[in-house]
Amino acid sequence: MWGIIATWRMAVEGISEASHILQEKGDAGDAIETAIKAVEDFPYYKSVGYGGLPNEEMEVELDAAYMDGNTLSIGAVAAIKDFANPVSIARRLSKEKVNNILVGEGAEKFAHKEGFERKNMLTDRAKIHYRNRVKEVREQEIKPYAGHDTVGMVCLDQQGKMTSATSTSGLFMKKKGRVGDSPIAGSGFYVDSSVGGASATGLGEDLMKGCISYEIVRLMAEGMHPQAACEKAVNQLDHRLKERRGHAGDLSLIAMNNKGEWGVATNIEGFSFAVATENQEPIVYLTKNKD
Ligand code: SD4
Repeated sequence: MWGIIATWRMAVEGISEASHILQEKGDAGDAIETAIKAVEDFPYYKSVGYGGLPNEEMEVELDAAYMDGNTLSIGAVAAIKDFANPVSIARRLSKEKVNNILVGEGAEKFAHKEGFERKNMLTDRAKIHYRNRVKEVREQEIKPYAGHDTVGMVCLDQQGKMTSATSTSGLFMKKKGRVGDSPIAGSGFYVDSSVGGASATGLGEDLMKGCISYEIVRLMAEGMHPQAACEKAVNQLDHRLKERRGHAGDLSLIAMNNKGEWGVATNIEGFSFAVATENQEPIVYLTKNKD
């Protein structure tokens, strides 16, 4: 069995590329990196990689992570600027014994030394979005952070290896140096090949409060189907946050277990996600509401 699941419609071309690798008995690490890179490289996906949404200071600072579910190795970069494929740098870092998570200048220095491709990630289109948002924030007093999507994936190969990875420009107009959930293990992603994996998109500050990707993997380890595990974890965190603070941010999760069964849950309307498995051509689904 093989399979791959990803947050948002934008991932479907990437998972389609990955599915060819998986069909040919390729490695879950190569497949997921290929899929995430496809999203990072496409200029019109406005919150991942090239063309990503700028921070408050009109800079594109990116977060990304990679996890190997066999060895439980993790690599991540946060607030990195001017490199084309943060997910590949994260994967490279996962091979180190220590120094697995690097931020800002330290991450850029490492990437440069390792020969990763440099690229100015701020596009003219992103500058226009930024200027429009500054105007809206000033004139309509709207929140600056709306409109952002992270790509997060879980992948299973025919050898039974599972991986998870994320990539994002994080919240639009975030503060310089802000780190979201996407490079944080257990929150933005988690995978264990003996169980399954999960990945998140939404408001990082709230997703982290439930270590929600780990929670889903933990529930699957207790025998829950990925769908039941996602629903339970999302509903519980949504409920807990509303009870304690009166509100909960967007929480959307995808998961797959080591049999290729998958699940999704969200507390927003219209969350899209993409799936491909041995029995399923790449397809995009759209949730109607949180149920
Ligand atoms: C973050 N979770 O940086 C990311 C943003 C995101 O849909 O997923 N938006 O908080």
